[in-house]
Amino acid sequence: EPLGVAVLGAGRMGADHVRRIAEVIGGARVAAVADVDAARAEAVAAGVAGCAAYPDPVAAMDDPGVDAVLIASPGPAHEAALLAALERRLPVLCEKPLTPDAAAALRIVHAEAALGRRLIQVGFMRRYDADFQRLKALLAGGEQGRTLLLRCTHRNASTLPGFTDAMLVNDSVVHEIDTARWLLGQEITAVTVHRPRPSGRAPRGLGDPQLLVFETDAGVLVDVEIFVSCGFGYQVRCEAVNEGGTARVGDDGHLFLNAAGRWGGVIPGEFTERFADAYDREVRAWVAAVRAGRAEGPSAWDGYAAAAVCEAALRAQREGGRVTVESAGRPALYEGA
Ligand code: ISE
Repeated sequence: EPLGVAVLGAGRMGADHVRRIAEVIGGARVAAVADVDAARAEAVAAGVAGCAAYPDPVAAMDDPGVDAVLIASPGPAHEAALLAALERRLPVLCEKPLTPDAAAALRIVHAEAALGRRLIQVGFMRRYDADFQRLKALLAGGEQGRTLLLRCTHRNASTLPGFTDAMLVNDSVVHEIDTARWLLGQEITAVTVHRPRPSGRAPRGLGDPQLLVFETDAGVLVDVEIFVSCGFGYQVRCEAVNEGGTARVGDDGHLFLNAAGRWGGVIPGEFTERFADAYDREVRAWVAAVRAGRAEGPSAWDGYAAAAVCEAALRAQREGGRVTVESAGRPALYEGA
């Protein structure tokens, strides 16, 4: 029996995951799709045999064909959906951010810890990207000695209207926060945010680009250029500067061209394209783990830890200066994870 998945949110990411489950990966089927925009839910469900459409996420979870939930609605809708899924003991793959604020993320952690078993995986898909996995293996192998700096670039061609300074952190830089914690195996303890003059292409009210500097508990510095209206494509780079060398991912386009007196590569337009393989691997691994009754991948604790760093970054954006990260204690359920 394939795993029956309810996909909550039929926007860009939700629709992409529906296509992925229906057409790319095996072992699962989309049993239900929910979106507050009922017409959008119906349009997406119409493309999938046997898939029901709901305007209400909880009704979708209660569809009799549903065994697990994939949350791809906007961040502010995550907490209610996660709590409803936990109440029903349904395994969840929740797109990042777990929740946009640390207090809500901690409520989720405590609700899951009270059940005594992990049901939630957070959609930090970079952990499933082949190049990032190679970088992680290299750093773990230690052949270049200790890491001193992590230099990150995160650029989007453009962003949805209404994108705010807070979303810049919660929705975009949250990836680097998780990437740094995962690659280094360290916690981020402080944040400083620097703002150059904003680009004329930045949406009104958004300070874009920004440069964030994170400090870790082992004394590594992580700098992140976030630029969500760069205009030319989607670029994610990460360079580890180590004692015995450097290692970088995200530079090489997949296609190298010589044409019209120039040489160069191709820059993907969107994250759905750049990380298509990572998303495929992530969802495939989630389905396999759920079917085997296992929990793996980034946990609700990782979602909370990232949210706590985001909260400090938002304060640094507002108030300036260096802000230390405040973190709650890690419940036993997540020890060693
Ligand atoms: C979006 O939500 C993502 O997760 C993308 O990976 C990121 O590049 C983008 O800035 C976010 O808005």
